[in-house]
Amino acid sequence: MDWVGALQSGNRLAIARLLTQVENDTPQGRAALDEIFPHTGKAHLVGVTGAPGVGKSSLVTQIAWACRHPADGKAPRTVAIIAVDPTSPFSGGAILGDRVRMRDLSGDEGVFIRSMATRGALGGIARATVEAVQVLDAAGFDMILVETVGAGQSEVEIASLTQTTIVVEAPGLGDDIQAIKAGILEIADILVVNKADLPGADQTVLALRAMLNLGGSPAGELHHGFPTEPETPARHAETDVGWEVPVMRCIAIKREGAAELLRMVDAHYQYLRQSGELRQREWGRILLAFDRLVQQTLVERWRKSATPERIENVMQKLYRRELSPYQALDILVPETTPRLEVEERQQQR
Ligand SMILES: Nc1nc2c(ncn2[C@@H]2O[C@H](COP(=O)(O)OP(=O)(O)O)[C@@H](O)[C@H]2O)c(=O)[nH]1
Ligand SMILES: [Mg+2]
Repeated sequence: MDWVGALQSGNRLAIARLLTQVENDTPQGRAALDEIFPHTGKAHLVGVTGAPGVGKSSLVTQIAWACRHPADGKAPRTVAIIAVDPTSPFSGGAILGDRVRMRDLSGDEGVFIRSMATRGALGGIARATVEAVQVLDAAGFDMILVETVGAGQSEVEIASLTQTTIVVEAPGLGDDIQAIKAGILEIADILVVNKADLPGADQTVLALRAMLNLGGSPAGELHHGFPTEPETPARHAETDVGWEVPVMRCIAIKREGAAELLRMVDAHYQYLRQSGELRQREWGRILLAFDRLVQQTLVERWRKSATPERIENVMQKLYRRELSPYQALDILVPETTPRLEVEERQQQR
């Protein structure tokens, strides 16, 4: 099968089939990924993260809609959306809900929407997400939006695999500072207070700005009124200061603020490219994804090498303090260094 040809011709069935292969981690899927990898690295990867219910799916839909209906006479861009929600079962309500929210985009050939299956470990979801992005990138989508639930470390890591990260908050949640995890703020390139139609939006904006200041990163100007005025890309090109994380307001259900948000996303991409940070992030992204692949592969191999009974047996001894953790490790994960040393000595002779 000529996957590159099929993907690039916009064959939606081929894209969907390959995504399933990738999700199931099949040998065919891996072979296809080998084939398509040289054709990746062109799309703008945008992560959208935040707590359940803040309006991520609604917002993603509106960003995609803005890409498809540019106001400034530019050509529409093609968009792929990947929704990752490990908190909801595969055929659960959230995914159906997402489909409903995304109905604004239905029938549009320039948009591809995929909900990731959420079976299996988070590590597996992260891997599948990285690879799904590769598939959609090779398929030539201009922008790939990845929606993840910002609930834990793994989601933060998924978010770190995109180039521009939007962290979404909503009024009410923002009052409870605990809801805003510092770790999540750290990964934000753009902060969005969605549901700005609800009371408390101002406080949430202020709370976020205060947290940005506490974090020591230069905060953007407080945007008065609505919609917010995005800074122009030129501003970042001319000044040598880093990116100032803006706090923007949106009302996704009324499609308000989405065009401004898209402009900010574009400005951030331009900033990344002009400052050289894009290459830096890309390097980090590649290393992180590969590191994960190594970890996952080694653990899988190890699990296959030891029977569950053997592991159980050693764990029992560990529990009874008959073995220390390092002794258990020596038994279950035999040290490879001595053998390497032997080989080295043999080579020296
Ligand atoms: N009032 C209000 N409700 C919104 C807004 N955006 C989304 N919602 C609603 O919030 C709920 C959760 O939205 P959803 O996009 O599924 O959130 P997600 O879980 O973060 O993906 C839905 O009922 C939406 O209709 C908004 O701007 N204002
Ligand atoms: Mg959602």
